[in-house]
Amino acid sequence: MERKIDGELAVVLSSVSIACKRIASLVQKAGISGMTGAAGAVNVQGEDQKKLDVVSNEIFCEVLRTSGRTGVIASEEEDTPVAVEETYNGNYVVVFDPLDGSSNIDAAVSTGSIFGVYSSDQSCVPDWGADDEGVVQEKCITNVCQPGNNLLAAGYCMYSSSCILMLTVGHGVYGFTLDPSIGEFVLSHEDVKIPEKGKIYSFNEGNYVNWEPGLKEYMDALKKGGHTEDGKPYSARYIGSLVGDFHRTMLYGGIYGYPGDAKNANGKLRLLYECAPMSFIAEQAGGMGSTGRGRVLDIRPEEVHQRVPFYTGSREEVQYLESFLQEA
Ligand code: P6P
Repeated sequence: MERKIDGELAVVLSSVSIACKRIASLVQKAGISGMTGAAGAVNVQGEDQKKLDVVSNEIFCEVLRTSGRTGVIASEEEDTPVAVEETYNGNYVVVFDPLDGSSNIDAAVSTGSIFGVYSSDQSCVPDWGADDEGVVQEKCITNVCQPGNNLLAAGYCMYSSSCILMLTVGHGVYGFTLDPSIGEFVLSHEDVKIPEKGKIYSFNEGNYVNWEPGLKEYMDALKKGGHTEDGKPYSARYIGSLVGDFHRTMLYGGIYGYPGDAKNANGKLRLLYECAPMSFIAEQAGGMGSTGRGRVLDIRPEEVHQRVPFYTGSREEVQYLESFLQEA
């Protein structure tokens, strides 16, 4: 199998790894460097920004800008996509959530960065000198809002008991663990495959009352042991940090879900820079990324911060869940 990647893409990925190292260092010492707590601002999602949300976003933007290969960036922490100034403008669109799960920072619970890389439609170079220089013109939004099927690369970096960068460029999923003694990511997970089945489910059951009937039936079936040969119920594991819950699912199998519900029909997670990159990774590891009624990677975002219901993990587990929703 061809295992080469474009040198230019490698520069972007190297820049992302530098951002992850810098964020890992800040997260590790957040409690003693005054970097816990709120930043005093609210992001476009209406969420209180943590100090590390803001700093992590600045780090990603800086390394991507100075990589000289990035044309446009879209971040959970930016209201609109931002065009890298002409001097440094490059060929890639990079989407990211710089610090997912940051509400866990003050409790030193796992957090992570999530990213995806698309090629750029060169016909869509931002109009320089426009009123808001660097803000991607409306006509360029389509350059950012691409379906996950177009992803060239995707990955996440988990900041936990280990700092692990997981990456796919379309030829399987490889994991690299940060060795603090040398400050380098070292190959630690080769060609990761999600177990076909698993006995762990990862949902915020506090939202159960607002779930659609089919989803309630699904959850009740898991709890009654309705989906195991030995009739034993599944185990529940929920960190409240997508990267932590997803990484455990990648290695142990099972299913993670953030459903839509009566309060939020499309759930909470964002398609462009959370669900699509994670779905690309899951599929490259033999698993699935689903909205419960369709494949995440097939969806073209209509706007940058669009949300979708999200289920991912072991192929057999996601298909079992879909069978309860597609009947509905
Ligand atoms: P809830 C963190 O805010 C996040 O975006 C994901 O990392 C996580 O899986 C989810 O939200 C947790 O949301 O509503 O269960 O607290």
